Amino acid sequence: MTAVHHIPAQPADFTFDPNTVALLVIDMQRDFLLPGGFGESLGNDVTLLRTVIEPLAALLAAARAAGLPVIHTREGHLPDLSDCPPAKLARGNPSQRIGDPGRFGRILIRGEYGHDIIDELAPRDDEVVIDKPGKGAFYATELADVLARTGIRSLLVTGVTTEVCVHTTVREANDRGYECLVVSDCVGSYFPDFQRAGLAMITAQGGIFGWVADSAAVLDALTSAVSPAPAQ
Ligand code: C5J
Repeated sequence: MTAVHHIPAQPADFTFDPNTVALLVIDMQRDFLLPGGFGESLGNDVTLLRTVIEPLAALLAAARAAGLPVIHTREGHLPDLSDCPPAKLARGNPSQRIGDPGRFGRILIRGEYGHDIIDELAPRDDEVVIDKPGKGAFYATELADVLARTGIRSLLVTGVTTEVCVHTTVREANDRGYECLVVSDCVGSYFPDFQRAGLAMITAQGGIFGWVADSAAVLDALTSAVSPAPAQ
């Protein structure tokens, strides 16, 4: 793969070098996505998040085929909750707090079944998985080191939820100088209004946090990035 490629996007084309772009898959965890899990127990409609699975599985396959680094994240805490700020722990319904028993194990605790990534998007052994205690993927993690070590400058950002962990991570990435394309049908929210507003906030004011495009546009670009150039 060579040179610079373009993805038609809002508010303008997104330009990337296949050698310095990675796919970031944020928090596609059972606790958030499985029927009967933590997300649903909070009264959320998980079908809204589950629409992301199919296009994201296709994008993941294309990224792997194109040789892009894939980085997954998981939000969660140590079993003794020593990495969970008391303010975070205290939030929400007292019977459904982080660390409480849930349908798929202790809620958002590392090593529990519910904390892990859904089967459809399971990381390969050679892919980085970042465990993060916060909403942003840079806070208290090794992500910045991983990106620096691998020379990544641009991120194709996917996952859940759009307005929480996706947004926080995109904002953190911006402040660190990374260019982020948020893939609109590969990010999801329990709240349709937040999904719309979350995406609009990325591209407002000339792309204040980055770019937005759908997965079809990204797939086209990845396919052409790996296809041999036609003979002249
Ligand atoms: C939330 C996340 N919504 N991954 N986490 O609490 O967005």
